[in-house]
Amino acid sequence: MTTLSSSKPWHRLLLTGAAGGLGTVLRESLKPHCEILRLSDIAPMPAAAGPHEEVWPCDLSDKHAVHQLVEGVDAILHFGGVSVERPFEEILGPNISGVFHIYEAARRHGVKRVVFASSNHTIGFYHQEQTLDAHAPRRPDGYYGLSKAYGEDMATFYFDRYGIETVSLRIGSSFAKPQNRRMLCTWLSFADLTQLIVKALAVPEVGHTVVYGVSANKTVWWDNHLAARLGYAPQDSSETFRAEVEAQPQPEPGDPAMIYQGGAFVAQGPFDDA
Ligand code: NAI
Ligand code: 15L
Repeated sequence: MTTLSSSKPWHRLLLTGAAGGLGTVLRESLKPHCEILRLSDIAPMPAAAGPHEEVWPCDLSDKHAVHQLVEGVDAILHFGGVSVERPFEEILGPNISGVFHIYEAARRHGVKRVVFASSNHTIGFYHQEQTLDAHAPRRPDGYYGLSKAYGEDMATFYFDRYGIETVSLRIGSSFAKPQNRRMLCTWLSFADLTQLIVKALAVPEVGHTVVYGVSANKTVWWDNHLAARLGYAPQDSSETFRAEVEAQPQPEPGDPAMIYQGGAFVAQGPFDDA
């Protein structure tokens, strides 16, 4: 952590995926926490750079470009990449090569802390009746979930070999509000996401810690004691939206969205038979 005369704890943070849904939210909510926010994406930013922002277009699958991107930053919030289930070939460059490029660039530029946007789809094939902590064996529900599992293993390797610390956030469903019944259990509010990131950046000696990114919902499938150890205390709950969500039509019996933790992702593909 860089010590400055300013009250902001970080000098320069890198946010990948900055043009995406969560990136657009974090661009605002992280302002109080750093002097300069470097915003990177392959897509154009929805708004031009403001004061204390640097816009840095970059394709995560381009190793040389990622090495340049990471130079001069104090910590990395790695949110970029394909964020849904897609054919393997579409995930390979952004997510699998991309996470390697991020860690290798961190090693070469001496960056010591990463917050990795992992996903509940690393454990998506567990049934919704099961309660898991972050040590449960992973059960990815597709190529996307596999890419996040690979990212978590990359984080473990770069800590064991090079001492780069990571908090991997297995985010449930982070949207303005829960969109369906499953998300009453998996929802993570934007404010709780921001709190979790700030704690993940600040807490010393995390090694590689995996936590669940979920709000204080009435029903949850995840024992999040490791996140509590980081000081994470979620303030929001999906209960606020329950009536609105339950007014939606009931899912069909056997709908994977009501059986598996990963919901509909478990039934996507195969893509090669199309
Ligand atoms: P998003 O799809 O809106 O944002 C991802 C961003 O990554 C996009 O702006 C996209 O242009 C960028 N990207 C894709 N390929 C790239 C490449 N080759 N090089 C550079 N940038 C590239 O997704 P969202 O919802 O904002 O999620 C952000 C992160 O959080 C993702 O890594 C996602 O997997 C993860 N996550 C999100 C959850 C959610 O509920 N929103 C749940 C679990 C994980
Ligand atoms: C994710 O990993 C996706 O990035 C997001 O778009 C949602 O689908 C979320 O999981 C979810 O499971 O609801």
